Amino acid sequence: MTGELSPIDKAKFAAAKQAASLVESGMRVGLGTGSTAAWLVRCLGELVREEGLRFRGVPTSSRTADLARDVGIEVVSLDEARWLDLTIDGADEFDGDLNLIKGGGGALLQEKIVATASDQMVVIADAAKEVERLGNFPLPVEVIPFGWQTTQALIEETLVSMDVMGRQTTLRMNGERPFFTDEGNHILDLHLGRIGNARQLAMVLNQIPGVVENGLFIDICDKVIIGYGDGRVETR
Ligand code: ABF
Repeated sequence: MTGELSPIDKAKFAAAKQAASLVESGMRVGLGTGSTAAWLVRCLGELVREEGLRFRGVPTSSRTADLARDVGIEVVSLDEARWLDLTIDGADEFDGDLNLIKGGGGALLQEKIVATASDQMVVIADAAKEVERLGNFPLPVEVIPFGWQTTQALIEETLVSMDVMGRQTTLRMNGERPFFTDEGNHILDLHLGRIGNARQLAMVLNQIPGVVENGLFIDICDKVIIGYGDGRVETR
């Protein structure tokens, strides 16, 4: 499954493999999105095919759903599962309090719904994702397409009164066209540099009409499994 991996993929694989061992037969498990989560899904597929692991997976994107089915995982919707034992997902940044920026892969809405509906949320990440303060990675905010430029202006106005360094916002593109999420929304990326009060920013952004959800995951993650290029893992 792994062949010859680059150090970064080795790190992602190591974290994913460790996290896969948390899944037990009978569980309902949220399956994240992104390249690290894709390693997790492949590892779980191997356990299903070769070790007889039986669990139901709730994917957080159409991409993850396709991959999970391909590797032999039983896929169900969140409405079928209702509540999950565990969600395992990647992240773009995590800090010392295990608060996160997610959504670089464009799936933050389903990811947040699924993670919040779980007894436990575990993040898998390579060591480069650890930061002292969130905000260097552009913060994704999912907005409905109707009036998105007005929503963008309202967000920029709001940022002026917040403890952030940068205020530039950009519409995420897919080539020449705006990017669409699985829910048919757009993503605005907020180039903030440093977020002083992430909890407050997360709440304020969600008050703006047109904003569906933001990529700050505050008090949602229970554990981070960090993978290193030499194959070591560390848990926070
Ligand atoms: C998802 O994938 C996202 O929330 C996050 O944006 C991204 C991380 O991707 P990768 O694992 O490819 O770095 O978990």
